[in-house]
Amino acid sequence: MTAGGAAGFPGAVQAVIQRAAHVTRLRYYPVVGSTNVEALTLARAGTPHGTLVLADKQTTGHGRHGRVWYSPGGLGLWFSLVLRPRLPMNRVFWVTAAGALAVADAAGRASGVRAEIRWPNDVLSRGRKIAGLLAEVGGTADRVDFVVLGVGINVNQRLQDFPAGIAREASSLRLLGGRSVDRAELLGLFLAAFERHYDGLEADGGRRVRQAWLQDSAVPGRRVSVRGPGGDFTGLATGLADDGALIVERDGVGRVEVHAADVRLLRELE
Ligand code: BT5
Repeated sequence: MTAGGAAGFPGAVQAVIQRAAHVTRLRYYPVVGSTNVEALTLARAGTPHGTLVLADKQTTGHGRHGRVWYSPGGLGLWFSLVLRPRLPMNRVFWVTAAGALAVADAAGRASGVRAEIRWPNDVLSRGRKIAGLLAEVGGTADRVDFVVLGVGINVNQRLQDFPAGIAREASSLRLLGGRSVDRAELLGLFLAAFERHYDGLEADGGRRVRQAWLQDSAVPGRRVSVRGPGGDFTGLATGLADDGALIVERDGVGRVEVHAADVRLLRELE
């Protein structure tokens, strides 16, 4: 059994997190409903910064707005990290952005796959979603109490491992890179990259992460369609505001800031 196999996975994870400065404790589940739900309960009960909740399989993994996140056993990385950044609420976007940058970085190192970030929380490669992030936050406008940063990365799925509903829009590192990837090693690469982006966040309020994001993201300079609470429209994405809102030159209207929405790159699947 390799380190990434079912039997060796928790052991290999233990070894990896010894080297991760931001991980202070580990909760591992062979099967759990959702690591974000577990991590939220722990965060509200005062668990320290750096608590990592990791599962081999999730039965009720979720994305934004209660959408389903498919998390089959043994094939992906499904985890949530409890963080306690000293930041005001309007800078919390940059924690998720640091996570997305770290996923893209780790995916490249582990499998040679070139990944891009799609606002606000997706990681894509060749137009297909390989990972999603979901931050759930507690605190007040002045001060974040905790961020539960949930990360789901499709690692070793083959085509037939995806449900029909998402088979055309999703992919895995194995499918794109042509070889299977050791999940514990990938976690180690993520944690190291995350540390590089996260450190300094409190001091500069996200300035450096924002720069890196603009460099790695698939969005700025592209035509997008936006679907959100304010309705659906198209326009040209031009950048990110200080709080992480997406700046779009909306067709026929002009500059708007988009706070919560789904964004598609037009012609992304060509
Ligand atoms: C996300 O939501 O992309 C955030 C996903 C976060 C998952 C992690 S796993 C660990 C932690 N525990 C949890 O319960 N959640 C976090 P959103 O942008 O709303 O995208 C959801 C959409 O992505 C779904 O409606 C599907 O279309 C698609 N989808 C579902 N499962 C997928 C998968 N495994 N790979 C690619 N796309 C998927």
